[in-house]
Amino acid sequence: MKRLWELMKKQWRGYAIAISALLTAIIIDMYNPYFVGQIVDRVIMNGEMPYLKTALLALAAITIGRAILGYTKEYGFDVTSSKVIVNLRKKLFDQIQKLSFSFFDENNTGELMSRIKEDTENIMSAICYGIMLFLEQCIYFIIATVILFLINWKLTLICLVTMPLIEYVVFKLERKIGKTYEKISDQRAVLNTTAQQNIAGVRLVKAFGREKHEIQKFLQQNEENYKINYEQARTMAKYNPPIEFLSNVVLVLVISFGGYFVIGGDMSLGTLVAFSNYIFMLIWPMRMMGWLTNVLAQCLASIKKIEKIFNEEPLIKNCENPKEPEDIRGHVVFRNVGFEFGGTPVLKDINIDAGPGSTVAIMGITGAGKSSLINLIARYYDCTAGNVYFDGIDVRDMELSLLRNNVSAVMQDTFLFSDTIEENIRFGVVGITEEEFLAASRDAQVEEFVSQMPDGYSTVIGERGIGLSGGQKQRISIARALIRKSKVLIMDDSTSALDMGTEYAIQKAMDRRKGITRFIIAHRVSAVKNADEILYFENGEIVERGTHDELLGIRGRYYDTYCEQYRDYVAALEKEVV
Ligand code: DUT
Ligand code: MG
Repeated sequence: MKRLWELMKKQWRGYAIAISALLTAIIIDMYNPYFVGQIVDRVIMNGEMPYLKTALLALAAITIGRAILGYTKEYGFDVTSSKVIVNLRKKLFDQIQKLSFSFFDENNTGELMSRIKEDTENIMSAICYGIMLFLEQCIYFIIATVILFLINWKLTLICLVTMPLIEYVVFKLERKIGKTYEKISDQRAVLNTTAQQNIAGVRLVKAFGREKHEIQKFLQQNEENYKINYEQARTMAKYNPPIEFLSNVVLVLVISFGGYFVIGGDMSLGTLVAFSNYIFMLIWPMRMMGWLTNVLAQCLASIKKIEKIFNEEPLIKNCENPKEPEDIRGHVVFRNVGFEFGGTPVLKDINIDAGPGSTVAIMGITGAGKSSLINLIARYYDCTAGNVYFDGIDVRDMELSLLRNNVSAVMQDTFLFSDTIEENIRFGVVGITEEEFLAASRDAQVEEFVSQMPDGYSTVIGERGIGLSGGQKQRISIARALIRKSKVLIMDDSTSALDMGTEYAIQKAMDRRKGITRFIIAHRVSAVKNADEILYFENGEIVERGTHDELLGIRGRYYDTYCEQYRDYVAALEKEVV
């Protein structure tokens, strides 16, 4: 709330202009019934024809003035509030970017999207139309009441009696509508998620022949949506007639009692006409209040949801006095490292010493904790026991951006943006020369397939562009990591979709890049056998470690994996020995 207020205060000039226009428009508007009343009294009743011209000119001036001021008011509120919302959205987005990996484990994409989109839109309606109409209707109400009392306090009191009744029905209606509105909003979110997931997973749906099932699911939710909308329409239909009726009762009261006063000579006919006009300035605010409270309630609910994100502290951030190593060499050490995921131990007592320029390979069955291990190096997560050191400094004491800039990771799930291949590889890194870019692309074997595309590196990929094979995507992510020239390179199962030849070519290219400490997670012996140390993981523990030859020598799990992958070759060898 305070945050929103600060943002609104920054735009005070815009709001000042809009509110001045609003006030002036109301003041001018108040003269409208006055001139209508004068026309009735002086022109129609008294036959003062010359006055007609003056009155009509005045009415025309009021109309034009109102149109211009109305435009200024709407435009002012709209533009100013849009600026506030743009800034709010920017802050929200910045905050979301700051949050740690673990936050995204707990919050799903759909929800975060609706925070950024729907909730900010709700706040927009409140600070734009909400404030504008609220101010306008309050001022109309106050001024009109004063004028009405001045004209004829008895008639005003008679009319005011009906107001609480109108207000009662209006609030009852809005409470019902508010509830159905919430249901509609929730239902819309469900419908959107279903449609979005179905479209995102359309290939899977088709491959499994589940179209009918998906259509059925969607139809069911669509039907729900229809029912709630129908419910809302019914509520409206039920409550609107009584509101209309009560509004008309006021008019009947004005005409009958007012007529009585006019006949008795206590009031002129023109004044009665003006009176009935002012009365409408009173009824409208009453009818609007219900809607306005709903807009306000929705806005408050949205602010609460957004506040929750703002109050979220990034779990991983710089310590008080972050350190920077004098010379970055890429020496990574794990000392008695343990890691838990939501209370479940994932890694236990891990000790690794990866010297600058060395290669550590990690193997093990799925779920053994391989990705969890490499997540600790650049603090995607913090370890829960022991220490991870980067060039002798505990990673938790090191300047975070420096640490992350010096660790490049090719993640297990490749993610490419809907952009050109070049942008996907450069990924906003500045100061990269064309040669360096081409070298990274060549080393990652990207050049090989890009050179056959008519648009080359400018080819747009992803949703709006062409599709790529799994291996091609992996190669682009490898190039993206290589271009950053970091001292530590992590490759999490990132050559799994490549054929042996391409994998070998990438390995050779990597070997030529000296002085880079490499962590390679792989399932294929071919990808790990040249490493300085191979670690075999099981249940979060290192159960075997050593070079390729050493591990083959102990004939353990690594040996079994090797035999499985090279079954025919081993069999042939054994035959030869016999
Ligand atoms: N885990 C979670 N939440 C996560 C990631 C992992 O609870 O977000 C758990 C699941 C698993 C363990 O941590 O039991 C280790 O997971 P990790 O991803 O480290 O396993 P892996 O060795 O990388 O498996 P894979 O070869 O399938 O990538
Ligand atoms: Mg993994």
